[in-house]
Amino acid sequence: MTELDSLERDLLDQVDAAADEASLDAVRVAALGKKGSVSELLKTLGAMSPEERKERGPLINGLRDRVQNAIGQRREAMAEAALEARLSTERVDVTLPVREAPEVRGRIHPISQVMDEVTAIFADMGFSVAEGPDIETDDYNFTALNFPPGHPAREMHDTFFLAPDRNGQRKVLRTHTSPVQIRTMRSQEPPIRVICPGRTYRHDSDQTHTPMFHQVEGLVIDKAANIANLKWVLEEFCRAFFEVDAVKMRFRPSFFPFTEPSAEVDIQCSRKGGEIRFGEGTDWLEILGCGMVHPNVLRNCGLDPDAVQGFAFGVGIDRIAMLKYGMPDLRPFFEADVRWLDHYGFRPLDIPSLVSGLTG
Ligand code: 2NL
Repeated sequence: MTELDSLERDLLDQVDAAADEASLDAVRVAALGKKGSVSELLKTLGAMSPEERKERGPLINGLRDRVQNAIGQRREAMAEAALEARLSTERVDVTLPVREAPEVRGRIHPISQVMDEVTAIFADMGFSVAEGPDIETDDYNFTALNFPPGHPAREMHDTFFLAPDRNGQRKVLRTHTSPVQIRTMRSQEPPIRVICPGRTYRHDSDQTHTPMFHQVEGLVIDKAANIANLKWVLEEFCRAFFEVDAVKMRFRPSFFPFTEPSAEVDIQCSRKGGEIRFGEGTDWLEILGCGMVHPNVLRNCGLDPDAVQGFAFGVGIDRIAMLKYGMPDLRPFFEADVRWLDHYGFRPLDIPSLVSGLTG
């Protein structure tokens, strides 16, 4: 066997043995690259006599062609095998049902939906939205709101207290969103028109109460904001929210430390066969509390009760969500059961607006 024959056998064996593209390419470079074994042989042709070149030329060129071909074939075989492997593992079952996109499959929680509805209604009446922290000082949650120190009204709210800090100050989980309105009055000049939606906390847990619940409060401060304005705002809100042409409302005298006078508001409804309808019937349903802002609260916020006055109201979001959408039990609101959310949740692109209708 000549030297060329043994080189060819050796190279073809290496081509056969190459397990992947990288090692095949290494064989190619070692044989046909600039300094490869076959390339070096080709270079020797130049220095040969014409007779010798005539004999050796076809032998060396033939060797190069065969090695080149073998590499090409091996590369093709590898690509084919790789494609085969992909085809056999990446099967697509075209009979499977189409999977919905996240923005179609997802659901908006009824509480989020109702918050957006309420915000859309008040925004249309010129209110802006304010937010604040869930953890508040005693001052913002109680004192500024005219709760006397040590007064039972503080216990009435079943407050969650945090451990005292370094200065002995006991912060609280806000029992209402009123502290946000205190912050607003202390930082903005009247006229003020804000709503404050958010989470609130009270130590209370049964069929109709959860320790965390949601509220939206509203506040208007101006030179002459009065009870007639308050009644109009609340009537407009109820008409828009319950989507009826007219609602009858009943203002019952009540007490809150932060308003004087204070009232609780019922709306007329009919209850037949477990279904509630608004704007008709002879039953009454309590839905919110309201009143004229107490002069002490105005003073606590640096406002002069002889120069400005205002009204405020508070609505329980969870409760009005249950009423509007016929959800009989409060507890599933917080259980994150995807089956409940599928049934009672809202489609993400049904964004409430007064133009398109609240629920899209
Ligand atoms: C209720 C009662 C109410 C307010 C909240 C308020 C806030 C400030 C000043 C005066 Cl800063 N008032 N908020 C007023 C009356 C009632 O909520 O039963 N909510 C569910």
